[in-house]
Amino acid sequence: MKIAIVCYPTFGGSGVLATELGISLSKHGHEVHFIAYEKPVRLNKLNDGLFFHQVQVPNYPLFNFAPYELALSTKLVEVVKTNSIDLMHVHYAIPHAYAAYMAKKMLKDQSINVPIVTTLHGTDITLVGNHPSYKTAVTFSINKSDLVTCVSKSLRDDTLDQFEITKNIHVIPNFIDINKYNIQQAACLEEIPNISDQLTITHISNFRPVKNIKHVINIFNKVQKEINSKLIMIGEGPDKEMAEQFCVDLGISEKVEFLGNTNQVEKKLCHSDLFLLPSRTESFGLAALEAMASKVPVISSNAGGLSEINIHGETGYLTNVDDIESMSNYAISILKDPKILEEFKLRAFKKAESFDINRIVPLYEELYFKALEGFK
Ligand code: GMT
Repeated sequence: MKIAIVCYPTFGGSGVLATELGISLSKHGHEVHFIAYEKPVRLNKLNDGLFFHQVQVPNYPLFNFAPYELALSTKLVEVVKTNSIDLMHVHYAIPHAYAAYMAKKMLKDQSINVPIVTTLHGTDITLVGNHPSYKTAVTFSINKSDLVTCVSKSLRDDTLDQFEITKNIHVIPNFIDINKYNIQQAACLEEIPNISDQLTITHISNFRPVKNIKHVINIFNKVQKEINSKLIMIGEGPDKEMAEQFCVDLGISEKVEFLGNTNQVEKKLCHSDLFLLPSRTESFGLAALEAMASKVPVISSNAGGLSEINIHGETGYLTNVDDIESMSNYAISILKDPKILEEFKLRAFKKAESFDINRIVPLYEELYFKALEGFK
């Protein structure tokens, strides 16, 4: 099958997921064409089955905001026609589902029929999509997609609650390549052993307000008073500077490392003992799943879809959003006893295995065939 994948090229979960999906599909023999304004960060190598097409958005003094959707739908039409694409799979509704619908209409005018599969990722529904400036167009483009998927049951419920959806929504959870994490674990074990008894707590995100970055630091501050530990902060975003200053104010900056963005989270996670994700909303929490695949238990809020991956008392703990006290106590309870920590690590990994790429990608393939069936 020839598939066009539209996504954000950044370090955010939706772009990462879309890229890993495309790479995996190409390994299954499909031809995959990524379309984005930049090469997706996890798309390292292009080959015979994997292509990238950049959307160029020409500017003009009249434009306050250059019309990205217009350029994207034009690029979609061009890529579909030039490469005889069978299906468009767009990740993140805004504005991708809208642009795909316009492309589909333009193609239909030329007697070319191509179905759209839209995957909703979270903030396109819970934070941005329901803004009055977007809601009508988001509802329209979801309903006009041929098939719609959500990354968690919680996101499906939120979508049905907040929008007037006439389509059946399929839940296909996000995934990780467990094999990649196993290889990394083995490599980590071969490294010179760390003789320090300092434990490592990690957080990975885009440092947006929704991630509650200050909570991460407050939790760590409480934990480090009882447990010899350090905090690794991975990612870039608007709250990073505030977070760095907050660590200075609390006098803990020598115990906190800000590493910026990385393409190899598994290399960082394999030395971690605990992962913190106290987000205000989180449709899935791909970073938490990546941690679990690295045998790292998770302390998270119970927002959105987090309870679908992090199991309370088994793979970590969940508390109400903003309950820093309980999150800190749970973190200490896991870290203070090496035997308990080891048990949580093993259960976290076991749970992560159920989200392995080999189980999830075939669900997308099945859906693609269904979309094409409906088009015959
Ligand atoms: O978390 C973000 O702000 C990034 C956002 C994105 O679109 O990349 O992440 C969303 O999609 C991820 C992949 O499906 C999910 O794992 C995240 O939970 C979701 N973020 C939120 O719901 C806040």
